Amino acid sequence: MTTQIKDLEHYKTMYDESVKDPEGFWKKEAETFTWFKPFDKVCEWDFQGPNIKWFLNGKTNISYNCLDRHLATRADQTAIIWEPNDPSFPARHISYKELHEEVCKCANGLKFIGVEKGDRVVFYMPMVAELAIGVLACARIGAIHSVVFAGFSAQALADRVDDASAKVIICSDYNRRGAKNISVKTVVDDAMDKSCNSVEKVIVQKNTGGHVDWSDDTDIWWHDLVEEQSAECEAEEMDSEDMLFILYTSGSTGKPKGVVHTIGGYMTYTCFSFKNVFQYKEGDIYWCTADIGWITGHSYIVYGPLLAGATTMMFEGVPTFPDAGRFWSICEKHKVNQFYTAPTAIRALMAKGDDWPAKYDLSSIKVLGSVGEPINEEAWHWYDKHIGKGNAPIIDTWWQTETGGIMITPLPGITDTKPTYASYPMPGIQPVLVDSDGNVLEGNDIEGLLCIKYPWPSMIRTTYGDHERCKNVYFSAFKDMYFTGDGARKDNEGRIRVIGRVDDVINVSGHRMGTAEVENAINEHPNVVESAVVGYPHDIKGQGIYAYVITQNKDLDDTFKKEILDVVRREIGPIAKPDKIQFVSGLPKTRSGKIMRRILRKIASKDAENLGDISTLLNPDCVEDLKAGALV
Ligand code: 7RM
Repeated sequence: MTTQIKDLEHYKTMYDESVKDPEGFWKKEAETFTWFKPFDKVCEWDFQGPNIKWFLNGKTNISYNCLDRHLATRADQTAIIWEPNDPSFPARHISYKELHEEVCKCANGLKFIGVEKGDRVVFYMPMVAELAIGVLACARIGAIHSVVFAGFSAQALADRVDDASAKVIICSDYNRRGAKNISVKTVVDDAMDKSCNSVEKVIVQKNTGGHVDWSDDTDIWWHDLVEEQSAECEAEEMDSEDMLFILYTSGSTGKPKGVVHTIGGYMTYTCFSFKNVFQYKEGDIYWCTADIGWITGHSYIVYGPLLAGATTMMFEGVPTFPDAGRFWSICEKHKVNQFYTAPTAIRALMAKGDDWPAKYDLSSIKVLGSVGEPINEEAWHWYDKHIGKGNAPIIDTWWQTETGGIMITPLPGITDTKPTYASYPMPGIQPVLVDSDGNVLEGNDIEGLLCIKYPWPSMIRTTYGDHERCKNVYFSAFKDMYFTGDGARKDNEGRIRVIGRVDDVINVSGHRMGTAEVENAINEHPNVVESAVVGYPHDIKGQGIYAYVITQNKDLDDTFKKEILDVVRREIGPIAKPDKIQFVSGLPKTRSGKIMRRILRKIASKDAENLGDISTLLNPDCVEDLKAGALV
């Protein structure tokens, strides 16, 4: 088992060790796993390629390390607690032994329909236990999973399936969300009608049992395929650098890119970080409220906790069903010890009043985590006072899809915490702040662009099918550094506060989105000439989506706005719908034709008095119109 940090002294010595001798440091951690054949070199890297390899020539299997390795000591311990959307339904407690069996059966089912090592399998499912079982089954046979968040549209799903040229899609019939059942299979059917030519089979998990249209050629029920399979399936011997999964994430340009993670490094880092960041102790009940469709769910619902032999909870539902006390009622019901959620959820529940958490016994909670976006001071204090009762340290964890695991965070009970500060790097992580020329800023009390100057095991290896893009986005901005896209500051004692993106990526309710993606969707409307999308501060969502739209449409009424929203819903999904749409006659452009987003951001953020120098614009006249029509 990877090392657990005991106290501040221990953290400091480990950190120093990890910088002085990174290879020695990670060798020790990696060796705590089961390797079918030991690795012969710890790390090989250059950030120019980029070419990053960890635990070279080692052979292992992450599903073996999540499951089989624990059977001798914790076969009957609960691995996953599954809490249903409807609180009157029973929760499921799946032991390590049962999970092992289910994963083996599913793995055999996948093999039966022809899934082989290296094939891509796309998941489009709600938060049902079969999702966790399915990804582990892929990992067991060496298939590469790509989970697509079930809130994405058919078009967005089809784009991802095509990019990954997936052989199989695994979905559910319906998704239970609060009082509604949302059809999932019809979205897959739509995606299949659009393209998805690589897909041979669609496996459908029966969740609600509602009606689904059926295609005998491609569709197959999960239970028909899986139930009769043998509960034994040997774990495939995988190379440390074989792909484990692809997860699509938004960038500042173009379509979402498929971030690739590989087995050995991801395994080592997610387990190590899980144990330390949450200070997980034997017998604890750990709950991360994320969806497995995002990296947080991959690393800290499924892989990290299971690798560490923890009990991890999966929640099917939403925070406000049947009422705004649901999260706290679940914490009481299952005696949750570590609770990990997003600032947007905290703010939304804070707005419902202090009475909701007050109704429940939250005394089991030892650690409170936050992830996905900067947490504002007010939400931090509310979380501390009303959920943690001043007794549970708040860990503000900064990381990204690309980093695979938590990079900067306080360690609960070990380091101090400070509102809105992610604070300290994990052992093995070497963050630096640089200026726009790439000069490293030394000392404290500084502000700059956040980079990482040394590789870590769970870092991105490539963007699927387009290595150049990976190089350009992350490794070309500054020589010999990984660039995060975030701006950050250091306080006078060296704690790091991540301020937010410095590129055209926005963060809406913790969902990462490219403004270009939303613009492309809006532009699909035949009457839209051009559009520009920016983020603006939003009380609950963190950032809201503000769209400036040029149109030939004469009727600038709500029907037209609704049509635009429908296009965005169709192209990406409801999470990308603009909160505000302002019709404009022109957009501020530089002489080279680039939209000056700085100006648009300021207008949308009620900061139109400080636009700075606009004289260099091609069309400075449009600015007064923009200001006059602003929806603020
Ligand atoms: C885990 C995740 C990554 C982006 C990242 C930041 C922002 C995430 C924090 C944060 C401030 C935090 N992956 N972000 N955590 N900003 N404080 N604790 O969210 O790929 O979806 O997003 O999210 O901008 O670059 S992600």
